[in-house]
Amino acid sequence: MVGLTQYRSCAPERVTAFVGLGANLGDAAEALHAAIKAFDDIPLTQVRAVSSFYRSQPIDSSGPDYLNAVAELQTALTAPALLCHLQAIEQRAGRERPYRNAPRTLDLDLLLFGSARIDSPALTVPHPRMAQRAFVLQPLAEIAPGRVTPAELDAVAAQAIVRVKNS
Ligand code: A4P
Ligand code: MG
Repeated sequence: MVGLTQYRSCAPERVTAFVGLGANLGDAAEALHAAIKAFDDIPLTQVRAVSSFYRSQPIDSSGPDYLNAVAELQTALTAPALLCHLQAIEQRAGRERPYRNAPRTLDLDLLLFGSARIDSPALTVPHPRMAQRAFVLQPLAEIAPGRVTPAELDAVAAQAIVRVKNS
C-alpha cells in the first residue's frame, strides 16, 4: 500500500507569491479590482489576500497619482509562467509602453516568489526596486508583516502615501 506521504510528494509544490499592482491612467481603482478578479482565473493559482489600495504621487514617473496594492497568491506555477499570466492581464487592461516608466493603465510586478532569488533577462525576484518604494512596502506590510522589517519601512517613511478604501 502506498503511504499518504508518497502521494503528497507527487503534488506540485505550492509557493506563496506577492504581486504589486499599480495604475495611474483611466479608472485606476477599476483596473485594480479587475486585475484581482483576473488572478482567480490563472491556472493552479489562488488569491490569498489583498491589501488596501494606496494613493501616491508618481515616483520616477509622471501623470496622475497612482493607486497601488499588493496581492498574495498561492500558486503551483513556476515564476516565469506566473509572470506570463500577469503580463497577459496587463495587456488585456490596455497596457502600453511608449517609454520607460510611462503612466500606465495597469502594472503587475512579481515582488516575491517564495524565497526564490531569480536573476534572468526577463525576471528579477525579489523585484529590484521594491525596497525603495513605500507604495510597495506599505501594502506588503499590511498583508504580510513578516516580509517587511521596521527598518525597511523607516527607509521609505518620507514618501507621502495615503491608504484609501478599496471597495
Ligand atoms: N521584469 C523583470 N523582473 C520583473 C518582475 N519581478 N516583475 C521584466 C515584473 N516584470 C519583471 O516591465 C519591464 C520588464 O521587466 C518586463 O518585460 C519583465 O520581463 P514593464 O512592466 O514593461 O515596465 P515597467 O513597469 O515600467 O517596469 P517596472 O520594473 O515594473 O517599473 P518600476 O521600477 O516598478 O516602476 N510611482 C508610484 N507612485 N506608483 C507606481 O506604481 N510604478 C513605477 C514603475 C514608477 N513609479 C511609480 C509606480
Ligand atoms: Mg512592471
